[in-house]
Amino acid sequence: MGRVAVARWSSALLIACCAVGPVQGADAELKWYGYFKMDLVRDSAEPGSGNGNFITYVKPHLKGDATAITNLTARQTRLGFNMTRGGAKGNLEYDFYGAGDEHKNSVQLRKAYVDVPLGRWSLRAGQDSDLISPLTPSTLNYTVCWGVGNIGYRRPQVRLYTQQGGLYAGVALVRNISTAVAKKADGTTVTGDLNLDGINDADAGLPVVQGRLGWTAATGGHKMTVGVSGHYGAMEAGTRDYTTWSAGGDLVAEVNKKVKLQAEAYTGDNTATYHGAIMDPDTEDGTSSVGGWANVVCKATDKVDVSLGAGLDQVDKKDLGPASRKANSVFFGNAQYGLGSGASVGLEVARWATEYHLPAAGNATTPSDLRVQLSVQGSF
Ligand SMILES: [Ca+2]
Ligand SMILES: [Ca+2]
Repeated sequence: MGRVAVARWSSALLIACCAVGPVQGADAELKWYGYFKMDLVRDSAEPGSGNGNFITYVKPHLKGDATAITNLTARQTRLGFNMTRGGAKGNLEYDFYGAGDEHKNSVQLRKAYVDVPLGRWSLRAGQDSDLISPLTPSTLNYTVCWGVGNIGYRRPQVRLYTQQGGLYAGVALVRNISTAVAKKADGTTVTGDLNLDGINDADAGLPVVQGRLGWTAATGGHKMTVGVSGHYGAMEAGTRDYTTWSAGGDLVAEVNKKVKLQAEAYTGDNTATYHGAIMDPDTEDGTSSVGGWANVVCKATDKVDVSLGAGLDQVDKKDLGPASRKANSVFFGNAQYGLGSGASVGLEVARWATEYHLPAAGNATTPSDLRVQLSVQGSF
C-alpha cells in the first residue's frame, strides 16, 4: 500500500468527489492509499455467505451432491486516506461490499475516525476496527478467517488508548449489536429483538465495553508483541435479558526480517457480531464458542510473499438447534508475486470444512470445500 497525494484539505475533497464533510481549513495533509483487486474463485462446494465472493463457512448440501461454483468480483477494491492536521489524525476508508448487483456494487464505509492526543493518552472517535482481537491473518479471501477463529470486526466507537514504551493500554465504548433471532406468530423472523417488543435488545442503555493490554519487546532483530483483550455488553429483552462477552489473546513474533508468526485465540458468549461462534446467532443462554487461528508470513524472495495458516471455531452444541453450525475449520496457503509498479498476482488454495449439529435428513454432516482463488491487485 502506497501513498500518492499530499494535498490541501479543501482541494483534495473536491478531487476525490467524496462527501467527507465540510471544508475545515487549509493546513491539513491527506495521504491517499488503496488498491484495485480482482478475485477469480472456484469453490468445489457452495460457500454459505458472500455469494462465493468470500467464504466464512461451507453451506449445507446433500451427501455426495456438492455444487461447484465460480465467482469473479472487484468488490474488495479499496480507497482511503489518512489525514493529519497539527496533532490530530483521521482516517476514512471504503470498499465496495455495500449492497448492489454484482456488476454495480455500492460503497461500504469501513473506517471514519478522528484521533486526537490528550497528554499521554489519545482519543479516537468514529468507526474503526474493534479494539479487541486486533490481528488478521494474511489471506486473499476477503474475510480473513472470520467465522473460523478470528474475531474482531469494525464498528462505531470512542476509544482512549496509550502507548508508553512497550506497554499498550486501551479502553473503548462501542456500538452494541444483537444477532439474536426471534420468530413472530406469523412465522417470519426478526433479528435483534428477542422479546418482540419493538425495541432492539442492544438498546440496553449502555454501549459495549472493550479493553486491551499489550506488551512489545524487541531485541537483536527479533520483535514480539503479546496482548490480552475482552469485551462485555448487556442485551435487554424484558425477562429474557442476555449478555455478550469475549476474552482472548493475540501474539505477533517477528522471527527475523523475512518471517513473521501471528496468532489469536478467544472464548466467549454471543460473539456473532464480532464474527465469532461461526456467526451462529446470539441466544438467551449465550451461544458459547472457542476459536483461534495461526499464520506464518514469509518473504520468500524480493518478489514472492508466502502465507500459510489455519483456523478453527467451535460452538457448544448445548446452545445449538438442529442444522446449526457446530465446528468450522480452514487450512490455507497463498503466494503473491510482485509484478512491479505496485501490482501483484496471487494464488490461494484453502480447504474449508463445516460440521453441522443434527443436519437435515440426507445432508452431509461435515460438508467441505476446496477453494482456489486467483487475485490480481494494483496498489497505490
Ligand atoms: Ca482478530
Ligand atoms: Ca427487545
